[in-house]
Amino acid sequence: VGVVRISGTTTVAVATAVLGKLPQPRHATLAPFLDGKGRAIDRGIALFFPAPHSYTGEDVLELQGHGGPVVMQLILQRCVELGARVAQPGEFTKRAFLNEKLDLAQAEAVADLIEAATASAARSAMRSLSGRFSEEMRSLVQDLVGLRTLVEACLDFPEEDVDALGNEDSGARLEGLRAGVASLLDRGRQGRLMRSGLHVVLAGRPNVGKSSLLNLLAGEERAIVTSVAGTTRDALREAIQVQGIPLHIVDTAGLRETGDEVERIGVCRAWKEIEQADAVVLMADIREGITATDERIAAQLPRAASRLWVLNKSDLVGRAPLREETQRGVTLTLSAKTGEGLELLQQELLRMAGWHGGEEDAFLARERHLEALGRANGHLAAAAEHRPHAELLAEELRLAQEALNEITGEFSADDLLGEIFSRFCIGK
Ligand SMILES: Nc1nc2c(ncn2[C@@H]2O[C@H](COP(=O)(O)OP(=O)(O)OP(=O)(O)O)[C@@H](O)[C@H]2O)c(=O)[nH]1
Ligand SMILES: [Mg+2]
Repeated sequence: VGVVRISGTTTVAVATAVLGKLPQPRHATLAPFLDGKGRAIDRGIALFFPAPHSYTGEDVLELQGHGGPVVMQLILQRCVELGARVAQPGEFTKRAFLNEKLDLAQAEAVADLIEAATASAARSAMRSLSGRFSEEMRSLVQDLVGLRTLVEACLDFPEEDVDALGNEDSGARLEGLRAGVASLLDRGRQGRLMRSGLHVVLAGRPNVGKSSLLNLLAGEERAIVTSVAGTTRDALREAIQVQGIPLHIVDTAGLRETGDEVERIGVCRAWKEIEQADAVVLMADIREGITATDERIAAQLPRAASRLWVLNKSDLVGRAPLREETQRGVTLTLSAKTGEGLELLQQELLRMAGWHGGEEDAFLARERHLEALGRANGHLAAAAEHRPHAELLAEELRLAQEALNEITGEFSADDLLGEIFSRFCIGK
């Protein structure tokens, strides 16, 4: 079944022409869909949702026909003849936002739900879509407005006895707000992980077992493994999930100086991958330990990437899997061949990603949300610093609110004025 959906003021005219008459609102109506000459293009279910009780808040008609591309095209064409036009990407949801059916964060959650790559990301998007996150935002903003009301009243009416600044209460309220924003920021970062995951590059000298480790993580034989040093040439990518967190694992060519041209290109590519990594797993053969060459490789890793040392082939020396924190950083002992230590590695990768297992609280934040929350956080910190200076305090609070309001897309200075005057009867 394919659906043609029409929204807007032309909907009634289109419905009447295509169906012969306007279907009963919110009822499934079986009807022929007619072309310009009154011939049936298809016969299917029509659904009519009069404004404002529809997804977009406008008149909406859905024509469910047989989903063949030609049939769908003919129905679409007929609608266009009757004055409709083809929608722009996201236009239905955009209209829903403009008509206040959804706020901005919810509108974004629609896209996130559609694009979700894992079940937990989908659940998280659904929580945002249902407005749980927006409600939290709104309640934070409400607290912020409450505090601003106090502070601004102090500024505007100094003769009134509103002791906001010396007031213990305002300090506690500010701290409460900061805690709220910090929590949202943390949970948003968790959500970002659920959405985009972590890019992990496996690096090290040839033959240490990088490809074997990729295969172990992937749970299948993806990369070629041989005892020949320099087996892997091209970077090989594998997307896996650990506890619902997507991990993008890249196996690379063993890093060494080489006369072989193809291998040299591979090493070059390996470095390119390393430069873009969120995390680098630096592997070594436990029989050799970490050598001066490995240290030199480590020194060339980008600073922003977190790193993990892995001593592989523990089976060959009869060692049990182990996690150690050394001066070099965290070092795992494991065997890519037997799989011993796999769980340690998975846990460590999640830890490096910053995941602390809060799937239920996480919200699928976008960069925009995190950026705005980060800004709000900064302004609230500055507000705490400036607390004795009412003007500065007021300004930082205003900026914090502006940042938060960007998230749900409902910034308006009038909101604040309304709040102030509805709460204080200062006109006396
Ligand atoms: N016993 C044992 N052998 C291993 C282990 N991991 C890898 N090997 C062996 O080591 C050899 C090299 O493994 P690869 O996974 O191809 O190593 P690589 O780091 O990808 O090598 P290049 O692609 O050449 O850089 C193969 O013969 C593997 O079977 C391990 O944990 N234990
Ligand atoms: Mg390899």
